[in-house]
Amino acid sequence: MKIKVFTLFPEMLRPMLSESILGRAVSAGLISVDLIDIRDYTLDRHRRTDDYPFGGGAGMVMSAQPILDAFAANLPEGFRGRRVYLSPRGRRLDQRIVEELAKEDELALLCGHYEGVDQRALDAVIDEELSIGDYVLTGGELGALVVIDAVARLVPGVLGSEESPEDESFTTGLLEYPQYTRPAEFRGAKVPDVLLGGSHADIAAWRREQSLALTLERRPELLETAPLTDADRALLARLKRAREVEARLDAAGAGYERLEMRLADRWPKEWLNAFVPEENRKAARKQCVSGRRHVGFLWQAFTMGFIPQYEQGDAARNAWRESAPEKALLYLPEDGLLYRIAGGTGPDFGAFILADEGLTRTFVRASRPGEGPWFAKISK
Ligand code: 4G1
Repeated sequence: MKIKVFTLFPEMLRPMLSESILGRAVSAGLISVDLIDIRDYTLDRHRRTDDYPFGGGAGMVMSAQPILDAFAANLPEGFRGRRVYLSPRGRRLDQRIVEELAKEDELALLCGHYEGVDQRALDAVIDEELSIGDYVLTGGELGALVVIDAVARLVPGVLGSEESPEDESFTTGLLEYPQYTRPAEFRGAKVPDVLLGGSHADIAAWRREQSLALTLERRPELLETAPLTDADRALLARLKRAREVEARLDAAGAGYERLEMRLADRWPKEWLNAFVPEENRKAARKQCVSGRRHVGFLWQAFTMGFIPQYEQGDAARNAWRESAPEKALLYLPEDGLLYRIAGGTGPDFGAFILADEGLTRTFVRASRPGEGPWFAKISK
């Protein structure tokens, strides 16, 4: 990839091009960046490159002559690459555009200064204007550096095999999961357990979940175009449900804490013993607990009739309210969500099972309001 930058301030770019990954790419000849000083081409006897704007107004405008002569002297007749003016009027740069640019063999980048460039120069030599964002800059040099950096890392060989550009934020279409490095505990802050001891599959699943959750939170519009699997969609549905549930808990003034699904995965054995009568346990385990995935166990066990003897309807609701355990678990098996709720009396949810942490006091299943009965088992 050959890049030519036309600028009044070539020294602004040089340090960036001699350090780190860009520096290595340039030294290795994977990319070449020519910095062309527009001032070298001025025909003005005071070496001026700008002048007052016709029609008046503040500031100066870069003259056409030095720019056009600089392009003529440095771009061969048959130049086939893209000629870009960095400008706040341009298309906003994104990874899709970067990928497009990376396919070119050559790029010419023009940096403006002051109030910009005489339109006739742009009309004569520029294929496209690109902007790096909506803010005011003193010049286009940072824009050119952004383009060079983003394009260079897509040039084969620029990133080591360690850091392939493949599985990153904008390629997955999602925001990146959190990263950690040693030590495992730093000033009391711990690295998530799964990264220390988890299997490769568990770690990949955790990272995917983190990416999806973060994207839903901060850049939900990215989810419309990101390639998603069915499992991703299921997880997102769960996270959206979590937000609904949490909004209702907030509205009810209930204190709560969302618990790791890993915890939910661990409960079934205990719940099995707590709720399923001895004679049903074997069958319930067989039919409701598959592998290490137990989410939904209680709900399944309940609907399949392994957990008999419930009080129903208002009686159950009242029994639960009266028993109001100090700390309750709110378990939404169909959504794979588990909360610890302080105070015990939550608002009405969709289907849920509630148990206190001792697992023996309360077991409530509520339907969506108006959709069937409540069930509860109160054993003190
Ligand atoms: C009007 C921003 C002017 C700026 C409105 C992003 C900004 C080059 C970029 C400006 C520049 C807004 C960019 C402004 C840029 C010529 C010299 C234009 C500097 C110049 C929002 C000054 N991406 N800005 N004008 O910044 O070059 O690439």
